[in-house]
Amino acid sequence: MKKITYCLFLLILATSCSTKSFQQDLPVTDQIRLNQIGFYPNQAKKAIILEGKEAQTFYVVDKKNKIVFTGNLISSGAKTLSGKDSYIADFSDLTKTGSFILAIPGVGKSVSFLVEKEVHSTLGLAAMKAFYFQRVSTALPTEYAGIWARAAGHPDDQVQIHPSAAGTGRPTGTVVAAPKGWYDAGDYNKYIVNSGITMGTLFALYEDFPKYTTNLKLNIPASTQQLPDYLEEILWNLEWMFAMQDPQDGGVYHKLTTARFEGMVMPEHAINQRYLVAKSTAAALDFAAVMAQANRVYRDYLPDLSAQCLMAAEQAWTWAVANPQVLYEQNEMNKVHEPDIVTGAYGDRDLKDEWVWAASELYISTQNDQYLAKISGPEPEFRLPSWANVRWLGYYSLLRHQQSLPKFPNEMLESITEQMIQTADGYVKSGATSAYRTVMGQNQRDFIWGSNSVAANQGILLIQAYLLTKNNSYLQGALDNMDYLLGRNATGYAYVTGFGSKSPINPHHRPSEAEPDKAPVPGFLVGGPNPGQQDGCTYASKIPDESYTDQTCSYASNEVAINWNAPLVYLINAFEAIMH
Ligand code: G3I
Ligand code: 9MR
Repeated sequence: MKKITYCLFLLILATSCSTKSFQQDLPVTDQIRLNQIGFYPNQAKKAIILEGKEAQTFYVVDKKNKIVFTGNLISSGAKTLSGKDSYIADFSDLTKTGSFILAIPGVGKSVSFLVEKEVHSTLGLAAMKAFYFQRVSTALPTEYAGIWARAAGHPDDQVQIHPSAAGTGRPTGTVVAAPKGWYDAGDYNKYIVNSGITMGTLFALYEDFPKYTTNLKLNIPASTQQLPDYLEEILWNLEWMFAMQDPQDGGVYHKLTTARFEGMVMPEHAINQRYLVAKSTAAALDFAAVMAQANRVYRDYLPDLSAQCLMAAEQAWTWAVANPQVLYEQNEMNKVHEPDIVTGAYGDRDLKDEWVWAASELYISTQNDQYLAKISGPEPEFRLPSWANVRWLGYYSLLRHQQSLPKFPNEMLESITEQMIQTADGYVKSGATSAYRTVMGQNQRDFIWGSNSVAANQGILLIQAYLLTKNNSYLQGALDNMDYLLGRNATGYAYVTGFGSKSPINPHHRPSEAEPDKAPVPGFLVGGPNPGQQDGCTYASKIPDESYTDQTCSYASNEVAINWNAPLVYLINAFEAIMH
């Protein structure tokens, strides 16, 4: 008996020693690129390895050093943009939940990750909570903001009409109140065009997944007991948007801004004069689209507000019809008006897509034929939504509401659907052979200023295609891009502040920069790789997908922005809603 116990003891020692040493000997390597948050039990699980060789064995190991999955690396058959070979560890068949690492003898081990239901739910909430942290004109108390509590900044109750915006009722220098809203980005200004796509995307999540979205708990102050937190947060920006419309003529100011960017200080110390600058057609149309959507979304909660939204939308539309081509041209404007305005321009020169978006939302909300007449079908080439390209926001809405639009021409719905499916198929196909097995990066042109929002918006397109067809490969493509954003990429960063084992700690975000002793405000997607490198910071690489630097100077790759967080909110929460 003694002998047996002794042997057993040795055996246990031997097994635990062998697994322990197997793991202990392996260094953590960043050559294993994977979603640093984790995976859903019943969905694909992939890591990309930039070292190693074909057929090499890999292990997934649990907290107790037990091997729960064994597999072999396969070559991706593709080179990364920097010319490296890549290998795939596919452990999709692992359905066990828990915390794991991936280990490859001779290469190293990964950071730990989870396999769990609702694995991205905390991130989904944080991505939306980031909007609360961007609130203008209010203090953020500890109760809601934790260590990121701060004093109120920018009351915006004494905003001046800039000469570019002067009109009969409101001459230059007229003082107007336009409080609330969200800070656009790392800067403190408020831009209608960028609020357009941001609000449109957030409303899209609500309209696609109303039940899920209604139940999100954000821990934010309630202005009324009637609203779900999600719509409460959006209301903060909607209220500001109302004030950007000139009550005299329905026109909408392009932006509310200081003349130059403020210093790297907390909001309460950024006190330079703010102006309402130039009305523009892009602002009027984006505003009209958002207000028309808001009319539907708030109808059951706040009927009076909802009715006001529609009125505001129609007035902005009427202004745009009378002023169809008023572009925002900052340089031209600065030649004739003072002070010069040198903050973000969001100066779109092609408004065809803004007309389609505004007309679509207004048509869905009113079914009035005058709007239908302004909706045109897709252009030959698909263009992914961005602040300057909002056509597909309108199409997503039309597809979503098609059952309640009996008079909408079938042929147009068909051509919209066809282009969506073609695009989704193209994405999935190219993703399936790319070095990181992601849709993102299949084309070098994906790497622009705010490239991470390209990844997120590609994910949205794929989710829209999935909702329409229930074709699972589209959902997988969207998941691949989510993995891209969370670590399966050329830099190994999880690009969201506060999430993942290697994430940005020096975002170009004034409230984060002004308090460098604290962790950056969490839940923000940074812009991401951008070979333009327009900020002149020092980057470690010029390769498009590696042109990222986690330095505060890097506004071209490491800034945060509401129009980048909105598609993150959509992508993550859509997944959580679908997996529910
Ligand atoms: O249109 C061209 C395209 O044809 C070309 O292929 C591509 C190659 O890079 O460039 C495209 O233009 C770029 C444009 O964005 C559209 O993507 C410009 O080079 C690029 O400089 C421009 O960057 C914009 C940046 O402001 C500078 O104006 C970003 O989209 C925009 O997100 C960013 O927004 C700023 C606000 O101005 C101020 N607040 C912060 C915010 C985020 O950084
Ligand atoms: O902080 C600004 C950021 O929000 C903008 O995206 C960026 C580009 O317009 O500009 C940043 O401000 C910089 C300015 O352009 C040049 N001087 C330094 C400013 C802070 O880095």
